[in-house]
Amino acid sequence: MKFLVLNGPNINMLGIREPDIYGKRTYEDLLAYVRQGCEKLGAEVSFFQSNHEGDLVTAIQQAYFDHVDGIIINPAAYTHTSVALLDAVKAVGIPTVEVHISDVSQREDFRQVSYIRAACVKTIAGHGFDGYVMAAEYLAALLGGVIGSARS
Ligand code: CA2
Repeated sequence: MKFLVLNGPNINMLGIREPDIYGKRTYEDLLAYVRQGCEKLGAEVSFFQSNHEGDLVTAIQQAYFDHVDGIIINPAAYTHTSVALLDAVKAVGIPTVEVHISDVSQREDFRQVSYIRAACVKTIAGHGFDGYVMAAEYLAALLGGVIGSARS
């Protein structure tokens, strides 16, 4: 199983500001935590973060040519604005889980819209870094791999 974890704008700033919403751990901590979870599932994982919408679209398209089995994406602010990301996920047809660190359902009105959600097999929000590993567990089960908890 090959997973791609995509993160959108400002996720590289984790741990630097707004710890009350996003926690104190850094983007590097996130990568280490998700890498460990994917290892437990026996899945290969790669990561990409960008502050640019088009680069995220390109990464989704590249996942198709790289034979990625599942995508885990936190589109960050592009969740609420991007039809291009929605179309990209539809175009590649790879099972994709939408993840949010915070519980977007309890936040501002403008965060209640998610364009990408319509193309995703699941949305996980409000579980912090665990949400990414929960997404990997979900994809592993969906794809017929290991079923179980890979969180620590
Ligand atoms: O809860 C999430 O994971 C979000 O996708 C995070 C986005 C936000 O626009 C979404 O509505 C929900 C924002 C990521 C910004 O990350 C920061 C990290 C450190 C300091 C400030 C922002």
